[in-house]
Amino acid sequence: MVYDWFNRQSETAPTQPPADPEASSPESQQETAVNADDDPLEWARQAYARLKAQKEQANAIAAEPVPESIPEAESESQPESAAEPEPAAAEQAPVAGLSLLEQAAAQRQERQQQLEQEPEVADQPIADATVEVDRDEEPTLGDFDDTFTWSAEVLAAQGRQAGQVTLEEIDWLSRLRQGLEKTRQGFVTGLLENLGDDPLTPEVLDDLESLLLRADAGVKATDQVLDALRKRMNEQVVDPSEGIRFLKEQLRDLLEAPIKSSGVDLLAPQRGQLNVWLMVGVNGVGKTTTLGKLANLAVRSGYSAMIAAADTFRAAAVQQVQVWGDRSDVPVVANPSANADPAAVVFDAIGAARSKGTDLVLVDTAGRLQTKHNLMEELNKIRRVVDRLAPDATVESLLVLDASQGQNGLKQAMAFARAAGLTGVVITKLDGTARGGVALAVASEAGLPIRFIGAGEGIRDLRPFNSFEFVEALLAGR
Ligand SMILES: Nc1nc2c(ncn2[C@@H]2O[C@H](COP(=O)(O)OP(=O)(O)O)[C@@H](O)[C@H]2O)c(=O)[nH]1
Ligand SMILES: [Mg+2]
Repeated sequence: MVYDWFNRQSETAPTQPPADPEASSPESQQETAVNADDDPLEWARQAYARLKAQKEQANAIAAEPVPESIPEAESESQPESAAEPEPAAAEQAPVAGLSLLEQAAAQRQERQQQLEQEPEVADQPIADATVEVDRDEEPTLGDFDDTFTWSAEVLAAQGRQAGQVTLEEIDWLSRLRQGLEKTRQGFVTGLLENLGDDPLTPEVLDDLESLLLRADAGVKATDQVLDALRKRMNEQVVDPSEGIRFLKEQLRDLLEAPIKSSGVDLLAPQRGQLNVWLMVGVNGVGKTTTLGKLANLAVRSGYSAMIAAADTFRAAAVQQVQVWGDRSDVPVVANPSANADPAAVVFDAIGAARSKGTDLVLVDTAGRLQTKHNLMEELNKIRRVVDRLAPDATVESLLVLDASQGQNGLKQAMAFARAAGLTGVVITKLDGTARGGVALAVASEAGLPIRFIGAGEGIRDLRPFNSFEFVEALLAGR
């Protein structure tokens, strides 16, 4: 089944026996389509049953999709999930790059253990055990648990029918929610402590202000949200649930503003023409990883892709990119000689892409900070090559930002990247940081649309940005 992430639609779902909106299914499957507003749990249950049936159909023999359900205790969610290879192993042969995956899994587990040792506020049960640790490149269906129902609700709220819910989306939403865990802990717990059953008070708003600032949302975004809330509060009494609804709306509007003004809601490679996407940003923020994930996303979504290894500065960069290319069967164009000219690599890649009719060329660039000036020259040169060789191509210049560096990273990157003709931002490493609010700072301070977000080191831990889903994940539990 192909799920086109760039257009958020499934290519095969409609051809499957649909969960008939007219509810004309035979008695064996009492699929009376339920309205998600009336009965969200039943809606989620139907979506789950359907996914399960699809899965069983797909692997008629092997699929025992769900291990017995796991007790809800939050401390168990992570280690459990790390040791949960069964459904994965049953479905998919091991892939190249497994050792990288294992490393990533180990690192993640280690980090998780560190997190668990920190004093934590037990604000809600964390039922994210369904998110397996990227052993597998195919999503698997976990338990029918809190994470599933939350994900289903988020999809329902966007107008999806129970029969249209895909495993791809459920899988990503669980990852996103889990990735935002740390940011959410401070945020939601803080909010819960301050919000009783009483209407909003100025004190609650003051606390919200510090919560936003602590999550690294930046002064501008924080002021904007607070001003809107204060104004609203002066007009009428705002009870807590209305306060939350209004807050979510404000956060969404803020994130959406640059997306709206770009005129492109969802960045996708244009079919039938060459698309060139450059990854730019300082060292270590996750450019290469992002590019590897994007190559996979493109292929999964039905595009042909190619990688240009134009980080010719770091010795191991080409091998790193090659591993990512192999994982998705995406060709990598590189120049093996030391310190090759990055622009020449891009030149070769565009030539190859043209002759093969490739949809998307992903360009990895070097990001060393010390040689800012040279780097700018280098980027400009790459850009000139692209413009000259492929004047008809759609070019995106994506600034990659590490969320764990918060606003510092943003300022640094903006200074460095001003001349790079940026068209959008990718935020990486949302997992394991409490600074997820930096997305708000990106939108308000850089005025750039966020195009993708990364919440883990695995190949499926990066997806197109969706402000609704982001805000819901940020405030899940409220
Ligand atoms: N936890 C986490 N790590 C990430 C993410 N994206 C990248 N990384 C890690 O960040 C490190 C640097 O990534 P790399 O792609 O080499 O950065 P580059 O120097 O900008 O190309 C690697 O260890 C990646 O695995 C993410 O979304 N979450
Ligand atoms: Mg790199």
